[in-house]
Amino acid sequence: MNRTKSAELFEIAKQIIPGGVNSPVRAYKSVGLNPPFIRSAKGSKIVDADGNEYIDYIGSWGPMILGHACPEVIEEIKKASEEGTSYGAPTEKEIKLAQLICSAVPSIEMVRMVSSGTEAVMSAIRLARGFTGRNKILKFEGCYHGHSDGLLVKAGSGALTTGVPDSAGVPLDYVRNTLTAVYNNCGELEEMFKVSGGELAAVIIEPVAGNMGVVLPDIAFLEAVRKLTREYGALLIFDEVITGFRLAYGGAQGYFNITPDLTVFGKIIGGGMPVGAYGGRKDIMNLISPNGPVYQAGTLSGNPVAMAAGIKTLEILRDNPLIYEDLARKAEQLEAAFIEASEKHGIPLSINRLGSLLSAFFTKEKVSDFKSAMKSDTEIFKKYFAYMLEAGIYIAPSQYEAMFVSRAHSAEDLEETAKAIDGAFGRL
Ligand code: HOZ
Repeated sequence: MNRTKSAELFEIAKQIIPGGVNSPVRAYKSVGLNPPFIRSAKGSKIVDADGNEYIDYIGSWGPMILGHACPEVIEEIKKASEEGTSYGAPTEKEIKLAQLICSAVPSIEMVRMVSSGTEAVMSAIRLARGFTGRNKILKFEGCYHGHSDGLLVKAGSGALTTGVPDSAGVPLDYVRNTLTAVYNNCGELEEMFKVSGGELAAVIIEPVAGNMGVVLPDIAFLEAVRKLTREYGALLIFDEVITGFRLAYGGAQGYFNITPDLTVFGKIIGGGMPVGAYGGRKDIMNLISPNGPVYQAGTLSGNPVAMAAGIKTLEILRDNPLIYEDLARKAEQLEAAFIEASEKHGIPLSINRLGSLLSAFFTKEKVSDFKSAMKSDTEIFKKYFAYMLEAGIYIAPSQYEAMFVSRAHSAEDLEETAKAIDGAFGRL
């Protein structure tokens, strides 16, 4: 594939944007390639600056569940933008999106819109501290909750890909109150609660981890997290930036039937526009300014264009519940293609899939936490990635991200992808 134009753009970008990108994973450093610069996307396809077309399994890192440039969503964006793009004032659209979220997710009685998942997490943590009067929080190794200071500790996603799960520039004092525990390890968690449970404001967790690759939770582990937080008076925060409205309309909490105290959402509730939100029980949410003493604000919060895109996206998902079965079936097909190719070509592989979330790890061992995710052979991943890109399959340039299918992926897309997987595995 010729990517001359992308290469040229990357060189220019590197002069004026750190690393040439506005988010580190996009620089393709861990796969040793130049990133395609994207010109447009439609349905399941994404097109680069040289005109190369790829079948897209990143989907803007999850939110494009309806496919790119979904006509109904675009129509709403057009209408909304003709009415003005930002007011910094309340609108009826915010109420509508809040109502959609609250009726989809019963644990959410009130919700506050922000502009990104990072901002939502940061605010939810502040709120949990304000509510409990405690400082400490607990997160799990390999889970990523955005890039706010206190959470860049043993963080997954881009931090992991670039080999810096603990960032420079974060004063020790900021992370002194962040404890970390091993995902899926009930025994360790119980011990930690015995020592520090009474000091914890919150436990934050990705109910299905998606930022060390997809790692599925043991139900008993999620139940233990819920039980212990309740017992020790700490709040349970579900980070559903990836799972919300994707795993199921009611998110992972609906899927597993576990009720958190607070929930964080990201880009999917804006149909891919810059949106985040945090919500939960009324007695907690009412502590947020102006009702209470926990301050949080933002001019672009509840942005009318983003609200319009979010409302239409959630309405489509709500009115077409079979989408979730369709997505799961498609992801299952990909899973089968990976398994078949690994058996045929003798490639060590461990697949984690739940619904439409999927990761293929190049290891024979079951991947159930950060340590086992790290066993995946990233050199094999690199080769596999390069082949897939050449074959026109656009996947995350990192072993530690998820593969997302959308409503727009067709049977032909999946067949072509299965062929590419077989071709790639044959050359590893
Ligand atoms: N690493 C983040 C996704 N898990 C964001 C990647 C990006 O937008 O570049």
